[in-house]
Amino acid sequence: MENYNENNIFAKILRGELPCQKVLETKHALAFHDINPQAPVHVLVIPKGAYISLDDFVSKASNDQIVEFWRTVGEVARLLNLTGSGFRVLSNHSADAHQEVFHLHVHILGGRPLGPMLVGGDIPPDGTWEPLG
Ligand code: DGP
Repeated sequence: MENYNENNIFAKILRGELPCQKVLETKHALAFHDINPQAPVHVLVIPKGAYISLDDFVSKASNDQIVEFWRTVGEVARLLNLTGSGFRVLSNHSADAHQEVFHLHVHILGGRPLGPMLVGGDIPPDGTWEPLG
């Protein structure tokens, strides 16, 4: 994994160099609406620290940062009235997951039935891959 790039888009949002539609800000985390929503509610939650991915975050962040980050994810879901109807949380890590911005972010999606688990568009239908594990 590459080093953290201070010029990624979310680092610029955190420094106030780019705008965002803020939903919630806590000591260690920021939540804002995704610029390209995939559902009626599509919010991103990011840590304020410089972490590339979920793996980087859980390896290096303090317990305080980790606990507050996940509490913020839950708070955002409550704030946006998603806890009754349901919502999906996902985080893309690196190439196979098509991570585009290399500052950890968790997507919160909801506001409509989301269908079964997202698996990507081009999985071969003929069983040429085997589930692991
Ligand atoms: P991912 O593939 O998980 O790395 O998704 C990156 C997400 O970031 C994608 O859903 C679009 C969103 N995004 C990219 N640039 C911006 C931006 O400048 N502002 C906001 N609010 N979201 C952005």
